[in-house]
Amino acid sequence: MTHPHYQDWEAMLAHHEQAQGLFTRYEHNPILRPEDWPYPANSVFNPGATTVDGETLLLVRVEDLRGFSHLTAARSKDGRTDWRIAPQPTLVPDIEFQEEQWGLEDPRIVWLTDRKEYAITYVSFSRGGPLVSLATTLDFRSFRRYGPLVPPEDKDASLVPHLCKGRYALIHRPIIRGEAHIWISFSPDLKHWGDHRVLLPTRPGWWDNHKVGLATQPIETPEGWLILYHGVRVTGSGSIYRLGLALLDLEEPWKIIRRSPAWVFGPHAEYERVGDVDDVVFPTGAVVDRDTDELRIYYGAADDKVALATAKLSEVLDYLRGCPDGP
Ligand code: BMA
Repeated sequence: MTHPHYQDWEAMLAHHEQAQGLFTRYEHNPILRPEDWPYPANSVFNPGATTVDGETLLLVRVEDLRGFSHLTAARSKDGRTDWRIAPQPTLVPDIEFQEEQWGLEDPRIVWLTDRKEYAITYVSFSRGGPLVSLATTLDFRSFRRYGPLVPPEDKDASLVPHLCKGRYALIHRPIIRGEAHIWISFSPDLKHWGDHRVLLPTRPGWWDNHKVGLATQPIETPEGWLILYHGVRVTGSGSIYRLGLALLDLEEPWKIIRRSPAWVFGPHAEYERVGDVDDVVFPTGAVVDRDTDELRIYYGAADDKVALATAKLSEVLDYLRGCPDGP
C-alpha cells in the first residue's frame, strides 16, 4: 500500500496525533473486576454490549476456576456506574450443544433489524477448537440457540445488523493456512453460509501484522459501517493487542472505504499492561449515544477485568476521512 503520508512526514505525524487523541479512558476504570462478582470468578473481561430498555447491558465473559468461560449480564443506567450484576450466570454451556463443552467466550451483540431481536455471536470452545455460535434473545433472560455457524478455527464474529441486499452478513476471523485475516460471509437464512471473502487482511510489517479480528459489533454511521478491530504484533516479550479502525460500505460491506494506518488505542494504563495476559486491550462491545455523539467502547483489559473508553463519533469519522481507502 502506498500512502500520501509517506511523502509528507509532518502530515503523517499530525494524523497519528489525531489517532491517539480519539479515545479517552474512563477515570474510574476498571469498571468491573472479578472481586465485584457475586460468585467466585477468576476473571471478567471481553463483554458484548448493547442497550435494553434504555439501560446499557454488558454480557460479560466470566472465566471460572476450572478455566472455562460463561456469560453473565451486568446492567447500568448510565453505562459507567452502579453495575447490577446478575446473581447467577446468564448463558452457560448447554450439554445438548457439544461444541460448547469447554465454554463460551467473547460475545458480540447486535439488534437484528429485520427480525426485531438481539443476536449474540459467541465463541464456543469445542474439542475441535474454537468456533462461532449464534443465539437470539429479546430480554437476555431466555435464549434460542442456533448452534455453530462456521467450523473451527474461527472467532471474533458479529452479524451485520441489517440485511445486505437481502442476505445476512457475518464478519468473522477464521485461521486459514495459519493466517488470521478478517473475513465476511453471507447467508439467506442464518444457517447456510457462503460467498466467503477476505475483508480486512493482516499487514505484513505493520502493528497489525500477526493477527487481526473484529473488535466490537459494526456501528452504523451515515458514512458506512464503522469497524473497530484488534491487531496483534508478536514481540520478544509476548503479543501486544491494539485497536484499529475501518469503514465499510453500508450496502456492500465487503468494500472497504477507509482503514486506519495507525492504531487508535493500545495497552498503556497499568490495568491494561498487567493481568492474566499482559498488554491486551480487547474491545468487544460498543454503545453509541446519538444525542451526545458519544461512542463508548467496553473492553477486556489484560484478560481479567472490564474497562471503558469513550470517543466522539464525529471525531472518529473525521479521522477516518483522512485515512487511505482500500484494505
Ligand atoms: C484472543 C482471544 C481473546 C483474548 C485475547 C488476548 O485470541 O482468545 O479472548 O482476550 O486473545 O489474550
